[in-house]
Amino acid sequence: GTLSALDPNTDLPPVYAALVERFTPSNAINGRVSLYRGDMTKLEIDSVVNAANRSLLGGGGIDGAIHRAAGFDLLKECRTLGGCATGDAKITAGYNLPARHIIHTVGPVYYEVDKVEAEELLSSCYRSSLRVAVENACRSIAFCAISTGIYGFPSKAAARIAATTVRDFLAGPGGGKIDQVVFVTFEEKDVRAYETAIAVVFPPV
Ligand code: AR6
Repeated sequence: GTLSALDPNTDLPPVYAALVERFTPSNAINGRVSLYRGDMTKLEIDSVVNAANRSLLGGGGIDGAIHRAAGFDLLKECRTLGGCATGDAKITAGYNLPARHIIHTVGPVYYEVDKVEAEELLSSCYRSSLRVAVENACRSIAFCAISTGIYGFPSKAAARIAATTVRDFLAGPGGGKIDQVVFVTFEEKDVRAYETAIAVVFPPV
């Protein structure tokens, strides 16, 4: 059903409540894309995307928050995965998170590669995560702002790449298998970056 048909007064799961609140024609394409500001570890959704490192064995930032909230069994599964290349993505169960799955992707460290390569690797994170979601029958996916924290990718450029890559995936083969993409922002700088990027990449119809 459409989100606008939902009654916001009923007891909705947190993510859908947020979507009802934030959904406007200017930030959605066919109602499938939205912005949510808050803690990604609280979202009830098919999949959340973690900004991990190549070891997949945990770290700081959102990676640390996800491992703390999901519990030790997440680390046990991650140890079986053999790490992950930059730009690629791997999936685990969600354990104690309300999300059913966690998709772990590894963004570029901005100052370790040249700008063009960093942009291509960041775009690859979004494509790989969406591909893994479809392969695992996840119809909804929440992305954090990959690489924009510890890894130093500038927020505005990162938001534009995130929005463009998601738009192209949804319009391409396999895109119909995804019902809902949520961009989760946490810090003020990312909120503004996403509002701008989404207005440009998903213009009002
Ligand atoms: N919910 C949503 N977004 C969050 C949350 C949260 N609970 N916590 C942080 N963010 P970062 P990176 C946002 O630094 O730059 C780790 O050590 C944050 O505001 O977590 O890809 C890994 O192990 C920022 O916008 O990830 C790697 O070594 C975004 O999440 C390295 O950091 C990503 O910031 C990865 O660095």
